[in-house]
Amino acid sequence: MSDTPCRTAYITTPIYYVNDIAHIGHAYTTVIADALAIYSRMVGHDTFFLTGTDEHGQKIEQAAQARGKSTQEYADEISGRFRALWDAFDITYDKFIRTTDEEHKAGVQVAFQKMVDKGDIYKDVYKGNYCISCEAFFTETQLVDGEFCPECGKPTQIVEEESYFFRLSDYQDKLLAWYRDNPECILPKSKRNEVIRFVESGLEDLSVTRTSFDWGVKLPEQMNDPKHVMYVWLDALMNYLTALGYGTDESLMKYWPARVHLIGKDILRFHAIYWPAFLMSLDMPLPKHIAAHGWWTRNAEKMSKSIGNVVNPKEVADAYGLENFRYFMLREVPFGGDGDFSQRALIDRINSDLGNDLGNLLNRLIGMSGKYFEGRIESDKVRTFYPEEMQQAEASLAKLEPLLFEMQIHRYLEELWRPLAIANKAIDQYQPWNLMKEGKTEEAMALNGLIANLLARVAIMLHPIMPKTTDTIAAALGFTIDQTSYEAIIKEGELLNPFTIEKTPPLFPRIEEPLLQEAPAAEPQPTQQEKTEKATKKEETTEGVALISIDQFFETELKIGTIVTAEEVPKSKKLLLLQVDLGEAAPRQIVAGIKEWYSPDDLLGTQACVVANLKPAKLMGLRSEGMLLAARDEGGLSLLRPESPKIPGTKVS
Ligand code: ME8
Repeated sequence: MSDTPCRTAYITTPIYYVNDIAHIGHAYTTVIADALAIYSRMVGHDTFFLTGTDEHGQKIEQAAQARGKSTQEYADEISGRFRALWDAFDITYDKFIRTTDEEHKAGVQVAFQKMVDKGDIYKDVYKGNYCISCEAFFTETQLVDGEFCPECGKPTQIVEEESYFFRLSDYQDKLLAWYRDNPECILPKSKRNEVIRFVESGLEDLSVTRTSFDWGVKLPEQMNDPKHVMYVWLDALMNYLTALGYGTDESLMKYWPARVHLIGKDILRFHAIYWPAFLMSLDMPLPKHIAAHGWWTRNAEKMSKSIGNVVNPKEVADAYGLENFRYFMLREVPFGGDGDFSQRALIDRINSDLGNDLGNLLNRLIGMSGKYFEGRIESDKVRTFYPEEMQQAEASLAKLEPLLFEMQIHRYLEELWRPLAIANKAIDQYQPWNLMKEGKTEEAMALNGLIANLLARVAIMLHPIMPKTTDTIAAALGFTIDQTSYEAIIKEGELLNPFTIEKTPPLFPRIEEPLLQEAPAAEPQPTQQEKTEKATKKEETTEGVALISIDQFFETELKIGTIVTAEEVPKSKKLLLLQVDLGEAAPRQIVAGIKEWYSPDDLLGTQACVVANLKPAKLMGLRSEGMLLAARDEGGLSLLRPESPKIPGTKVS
């Protein structure tokens, strides 16, 4: 290994925001981390694998408000959903941390106080372009036309807010020295260069508290400054330490420093600059690797809920098999690069790599050994008759180990497929049926032994990526995958003991056509999201679909409305401004993102189904007091309307 061997392995994913539901990107990071954790345990490292949720900040507060929930209640629901997804994905995390955990908050306060005591945190005034409507600061370059808020379009003002600052600028040289002295601290290495360039261009001190909202970790009590809460990124990054008990019960601190923080490239700057600077301030050792993967896209487009092209990992796993999906994600995209999700590419990987190369090999072995030797397989003559094949395969296997923690996971899998190619080729070349005809029984038995031993090696090394599938293969081959078999077979090059092969049903049935209808969209529209959020209070689920009670359904008030005026929203490509009569004292103002499909004239005087009890929201600075129901597919978007006119305000049930 390129690293000095270490006996502990602390592996982390980002903690995910609870303002959203999990999609393929989240699953990707988590599955890579899981594979590394399983591998580390298999090779005997004392492993601790952490994941969790990031629950503070204004974003979460607003998301909860928009749903009429308390922030804690809302965070509980979404965090619970992440956890349930990882459980359904058999993710082997050792701890699931939530930033609303009391121990976490206490640990962050201890860290903050240490930074204050060290003189790294000071109080000053934060000055910037502030949008009152969005309660957020923006930099000059973010503003539209140098003045307007990029979020809502309203004019911003120069505002000053009291804030505590972290002396990030003091750490510029120390950070550069760390990057220089540790060429593998940021992976892939190309990303390290980006970070170096950024840091070389100069670092400003970082505002690490906010006074404009409440939902965050309070400052340590002895600071006696209750109007401040901590900046969400300081709070969030600290999870990697507080999960081990930093500042509270430090019994797990033996796992620090992290072997690898797995992240997406979107949050590299926070992890590669702020995080090591915070750690230096706390006099803590720095992580070995920060590994940033690329972006999953859909038809080369960024995935987003508003486009409705988000890939729902649970749906894909249910349709194609969880482990097939794991293999696909890790094999398809070079780590660090972007990858496009398509069902076609997934089907090709399943049929070709898994079905043809791996599954068929096992079937052939079961067939040959059954036909000639009643399923008996012996290995003692393998190296006598097939020394070259064994040697080549073992040379390939020897290359594997460094690849994994260098995050060259697709290359790891590529290399791992070589022994399979060698095995498949050996069958074609030596033709066991001819060997038997020629009476070369020993050679035929040894050939089966060769195949079995190559399969066993591949199964062990594939175990972190496809744990259950490889357990099945190992069971057919009469052994169990664990540290003992890993050491005996991979490290010591031992051959399998004689055994009788077990018949196994085909592991990778061929898939001809896409199994999911269109983009398996993860709740593209807020209405549906609302629905599912309600359903987390559910008692039952079937096939990953959350069931809700009739009472929960009726929490949504649906009414028929007549559109009495309709106009375009200036400067907006998507929005129309509508006044909708719901039989109330005055029409409701509704801002609807339907301009691509409807002109104001199409809508005037028509009726639609309206969600009437949504919390008002602001879009482009305009108040919106409801939402129109619509259905969207490839052909476009259609409003849901009554078949015949109804009195405005008629309830829909
Ligand atoms: O950033 N492709 O949380 P988050 C690949 N709470 N990966 C993706 C992706 C995509 N399209 N979209 C998201 C946060 N990810 C913070 C982290 S850590 C101290 C705090 C993955 O819910 C990727 O790993 O926005 C990314 O870094 C992470 O999800 C962001 O999740």
